[in-house]
Amino acid sequence: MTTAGWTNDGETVTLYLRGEKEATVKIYLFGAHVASWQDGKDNVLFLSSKAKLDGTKAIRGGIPICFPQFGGLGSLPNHGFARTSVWQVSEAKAHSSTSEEASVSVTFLLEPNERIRKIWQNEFRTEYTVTLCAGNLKFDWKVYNKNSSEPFTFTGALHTYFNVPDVAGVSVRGLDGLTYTDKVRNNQQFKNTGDLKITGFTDRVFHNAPDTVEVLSGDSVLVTVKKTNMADAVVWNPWAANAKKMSDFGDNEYPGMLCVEAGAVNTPVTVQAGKVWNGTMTLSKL
Ligand code: TA6
Repeated sequence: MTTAGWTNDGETVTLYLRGEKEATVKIYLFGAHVASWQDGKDNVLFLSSKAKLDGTKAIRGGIPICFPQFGGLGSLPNHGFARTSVWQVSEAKAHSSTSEEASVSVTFLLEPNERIRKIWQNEFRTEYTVTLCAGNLKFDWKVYNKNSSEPFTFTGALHTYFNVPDVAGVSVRGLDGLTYTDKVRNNQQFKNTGDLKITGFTDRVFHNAPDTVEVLSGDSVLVTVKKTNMADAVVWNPWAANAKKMSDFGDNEYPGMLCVEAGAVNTPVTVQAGKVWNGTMTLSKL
């Protein structure tokens, strides 16, 4: 038997499984930001020891929500405003049961506020549901266009930071044969062959990536990333020189992390007025 539950202290929501299966997820209302996922003994997500957790800047690690702009692909702040906005909790439910069935989920909501309206003049509502079950963390993300008639287009990603034993021994499987934009080489495009190995500063947007990619350490799969309705995958490690330039990232933390991100980056999303876009991501440790 596994007991599922949640708590909300007004700043963070904690989802938990207790009993035969043990798991905990900590989510800040600031950014609806999943900051940690402990699955049994595995601490799956990287969170910098220098991350700012006081709402003064995006949290360095976990899963920042990049919306409605990925990176510098527009005039908004880098990665948009969603990750630096306070979201509301709109729903939470827990289902205690046998270990395989037990689950707990919380839905976060963001709508325009005064700050957002100053920089992005679309009417929207975005809902982000995080569901914890044994060995899996699932994300269901909806973006509603509430404009009376105007469509809007966005880029975005679930910018997931994974803990890895040593990035030099890590590879990403599932990107074979893909074209990618290499932000390290002036956004030139190249073709990837085989598993992607991380041997230095890496910042690549893989176009039309398969919906399943695996992160391996040596021959063992650390985590599987499954996505729907987000065309692209981003892989990032800042490596040594860039690590030193980030005040919220330890100089020696880069060997222990890798970002593998499900996103709509090279392929933006257009939502017609009155319609909704729905993307999902599932992280699996099984
Ligand atoms: O996803 C990779 C990336 O776009 C990199 O170019 C780097 O900027 C990273 O995101 C982190 O961005 P941040 O604004 O969180 O420092």
